[in-house]
Amino acid sequence: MMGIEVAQLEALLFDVDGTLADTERDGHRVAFNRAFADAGLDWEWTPEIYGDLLAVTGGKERIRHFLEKYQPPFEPPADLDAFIADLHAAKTEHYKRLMADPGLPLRPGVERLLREAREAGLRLAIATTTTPANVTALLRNSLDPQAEQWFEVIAAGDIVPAKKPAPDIYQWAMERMDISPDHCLAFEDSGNGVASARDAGLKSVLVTVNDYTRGHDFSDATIVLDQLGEPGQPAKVLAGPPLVNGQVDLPALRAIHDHAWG
Ligand code: XBP
Ligand code: MG
Repeated sequence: MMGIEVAQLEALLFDVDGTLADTERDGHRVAFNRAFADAGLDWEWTPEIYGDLLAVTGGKERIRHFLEKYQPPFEPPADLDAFIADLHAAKTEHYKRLMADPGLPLRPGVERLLREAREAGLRLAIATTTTPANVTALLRNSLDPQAEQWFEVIAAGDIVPAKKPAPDIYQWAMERMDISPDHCLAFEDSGNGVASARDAGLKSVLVTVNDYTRGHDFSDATIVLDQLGEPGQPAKVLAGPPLVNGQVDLPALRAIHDHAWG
């Protein structure tokens, strides 16, 4: 029987929160709490409550979910959508300030791999649920002042009608790149993210877990790691093919992509 022709790996599509950096507990969660305090709301999203709320992607959607699930004593205003939108805009301003001061480091191996991939001519894109301004703030402060230019497409937030786990954001990014999912590999950290990439047709999905997502279902991922690895700080493979030299570099990515087709 003819073997399946393995499609050439041409593009890397990156999730942001939890993947490029551990932004949720000390970034987004803190920004939400500061916006709530500014608005005179005594809502406190502890790390535990926030971990539960992360099941819902999108900050505005998450606030609405919090009201429905936790039902804090709160008299909803006539225009709840506008109230949530204003609260979320305030949160985004807090998040941008946090990305500048004290800032958040990229996860191990992220900058190394991005630089390697750029030098090798791989196409780079972002596919995230977060607000575009948050992506800009993280890239400029934690990677390079010009880092937005590294990415051919930055697909983020409300640009699509349905957020992860819906496939929309990955589909939107690949349409603009005019590229087939067969030539792409996605980097994710969560079950919602893997479902989104999978349903957008990507066969190659690499997961780096974090404290919030370690227990998620990653059965549709090609490989699950604790991190991308740095020299002297090898990555641990939690599921999937072995890493030859302990870190995700370009040869490893090509092997992972081929493995997804195996
Ligand atoms: C993570 C999300 C976002 C962030 C908060 O996105 O679901 O909602 O938690 O950012 P991803 P916003 O993992 O896809 O990067 O408040 O701007 O939504
Ligand atoms: Mg994520």
